[in-house]
Amino acid sequence: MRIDVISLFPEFVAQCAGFGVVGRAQERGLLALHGWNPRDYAEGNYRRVDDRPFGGGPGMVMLIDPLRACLQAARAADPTPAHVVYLSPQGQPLTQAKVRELAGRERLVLLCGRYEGVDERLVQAEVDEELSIGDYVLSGGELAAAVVVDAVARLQEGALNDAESAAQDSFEDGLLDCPHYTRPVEHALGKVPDVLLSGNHADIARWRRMQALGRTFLRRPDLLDPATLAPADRRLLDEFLARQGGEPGAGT
Ligand code: 9WO
Repeated sequence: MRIDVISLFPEFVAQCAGFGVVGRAQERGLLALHGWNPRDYAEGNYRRVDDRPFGGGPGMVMLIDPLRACLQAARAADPTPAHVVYLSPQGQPLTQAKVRELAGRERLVLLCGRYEGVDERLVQAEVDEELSIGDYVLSGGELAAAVVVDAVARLQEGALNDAESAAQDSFEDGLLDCPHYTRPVEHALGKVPDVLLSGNHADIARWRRMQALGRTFLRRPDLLDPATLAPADRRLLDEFLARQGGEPGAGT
């Protein structure tokens, strides 16, 4: 997969993607990351990339032409058609389902704005999809682009080792992860749950499933509708809630 990042600070995104799983994906040739700076496509001695907003108000807006020339150069660097994504708080929310969809594409262009954003005409003419990584404002789209690169890179076939892939599976079912423990068994901060020391793999799997269901229900009720759970999961959730003294889900 090829990802082109268009940004006034393209090295910033490349730095974020240089180590760990994403760095390894690049070393393995699963991901090629290329940075493009609109400043390099700006005209004149000052190489302006922004100007004041029509209608007044604070801040600056990114000019159409440097961005368009930059995007054109990026597109022309490879014959593969690109899916162009603009990262902004006005975008549709990025979800794991969306990440999977993006990861299946051969080529992405990630457009990062700065200042108050880019001229809307550029967005309408060149952008296929506007995405948000959450309801907060950053100083620019670069950190959001780094998030997309990371999430998409780790889904490339061969990017994760076996242990990482197995861990991934447990999150792919739309539930939050269960708690994790390592040595020592006894610590001033508490003891590791007995079931994890039992060696009974069925009991351990059952406990982890129950924890995942319970935590998702308590922390992210928007991710879990108890009414649609399989009967076995429903019993696990009810057991979790009974044990920790909470209310069972509606409909019991
Ligand atoms: C800046 C600003 C200043 C005063 C009043 C309103 C304002 N809105 C913005 C703004 O949204 N700036 C953005 C900065 C323009 C596009 C790039 N920037 C950005 C992207 N900030 N946060 C993101 C982002 C991207 C994806 N997901 C979450 C946040």
